[in-house]
Amino acid sequence: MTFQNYIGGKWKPSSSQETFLNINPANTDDLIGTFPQSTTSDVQEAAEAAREAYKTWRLMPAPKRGDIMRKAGMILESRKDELAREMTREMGKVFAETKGDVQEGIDTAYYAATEGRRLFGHTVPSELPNKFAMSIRQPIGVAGCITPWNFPLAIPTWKIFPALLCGNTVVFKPAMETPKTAHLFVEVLIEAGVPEGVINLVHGGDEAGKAVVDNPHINLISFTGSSQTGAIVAQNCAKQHKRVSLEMGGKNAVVLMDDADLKLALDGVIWGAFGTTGQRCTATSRLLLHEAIHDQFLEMLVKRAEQLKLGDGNQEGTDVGPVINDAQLQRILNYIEIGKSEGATCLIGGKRASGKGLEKGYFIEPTIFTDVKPEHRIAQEEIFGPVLSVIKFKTFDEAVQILNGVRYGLSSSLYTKNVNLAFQAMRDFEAGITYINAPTIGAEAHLPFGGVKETGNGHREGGWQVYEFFSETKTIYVDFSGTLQRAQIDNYDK
Ligand code: UN1
Repeated sequence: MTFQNYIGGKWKPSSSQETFLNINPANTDDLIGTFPQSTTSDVQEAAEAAREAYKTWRLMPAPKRGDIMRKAGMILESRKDELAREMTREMGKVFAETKGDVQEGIDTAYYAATEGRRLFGHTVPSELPNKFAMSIRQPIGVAGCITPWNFPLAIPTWKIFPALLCGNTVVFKPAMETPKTAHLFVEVLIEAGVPEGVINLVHGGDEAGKAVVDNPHINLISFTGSSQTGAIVAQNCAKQHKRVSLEMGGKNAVVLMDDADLKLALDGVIWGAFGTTGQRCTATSRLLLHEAIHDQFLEMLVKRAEQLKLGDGNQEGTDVGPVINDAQLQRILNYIEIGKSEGATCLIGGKRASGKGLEKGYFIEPTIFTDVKPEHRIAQEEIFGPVLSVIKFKTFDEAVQILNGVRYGLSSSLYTKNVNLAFQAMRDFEAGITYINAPTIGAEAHLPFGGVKETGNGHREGGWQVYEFFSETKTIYVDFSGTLQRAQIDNYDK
């Protein structure tokens, strides 16, 4: 199957005629399709189409735009299983999880639909008589949305639904690993009634991504990806005074106190560390264990992790799918070697998985390291794979210090029955998200999502906050006094 870009309402190949392959990471013999390797000039064409379409899209009443989002949500709902199958085939995580990914898109659509009837501004009293003062929200222009492969539907919806609802038009550059999901999503948007030029899809890699960031027709950038790429995106946006939202890495920890419900925590840690094969920015990649329950919990954890069944995510009974590609596989194996060489103990896993049905995929055994020191690289750097680093601590204060002692600050978690400690964690964990008695993954679409420190740049996705990113505030004064009223002067110095 040969897929195309979608620009100005037309499906077309890249002007370069070049393509790239999309391959199933669970079975590299399974070729999903070829996709256009887009160039700067393809992006330019998309940006111009979006700029043109903006002229009318911005004027459609927001509740009406919301109706289109609702329709998109309904289509996603009716195609949930079919989309999830394709997504699993393309990026590997298990079917139940890709269904969750689609559900997150559905939730985001319905939230956007209702937001069309809110998009609140403020009305406040003026300091002068017979004067009306308010702020309203306006669209900004063309939004460039650059998205990753690990949530190939949810993350594009997090950006594109609010962008469109606010009245912006979109140039969408999805990850090269998940172009099929992007294609299907754009088909859904078209069917829902998004007009020509309002959504433009440009496939490709670095050249296309860079062209989106640099294009003068594109007014704002919403990027999810690595902190390294995010820094380049931010620098290039700064040069153009372009608004940019960055959602980047994480090194999330669960803190397990000695009074915690260990069975509950076991379920949570397994899910947080090995769900999505550890390939979430919210993944539990560090486990901080109180010394009093350290050995007992590790024993429980290893026993459970050993039972996880690796395989094709579309096959019944699979718990953990492959990692996304060979480069990522090598990167994770390299981190495992680093962990060993720094003196941590690899309790289980630690290698590429072999066995029936795994020969043709990128499978890594769920891996648990103990004797990890907070300063070890496997406790500091984002691995983005099924690798959990376990660190022992003595006191809650020490755990807070270890949790906070990394560059990132996305998600965090505390298991305890002590309400005082729970509130301390909510206050003191340096992270955009804190869970109490739940793992580090599982954010809901109607709350803000994002992180502090090197995870983000102060913006949030999801919830009400993302609507602020995708809209401009305009302040309006209406003076109906019939005289010149000088603010700060006439009301004080008369
Ligand atoms: C991501 O890891 O990139 O909270 C997004 C979660 C999901 C979203 C994760 N709802 O784990």
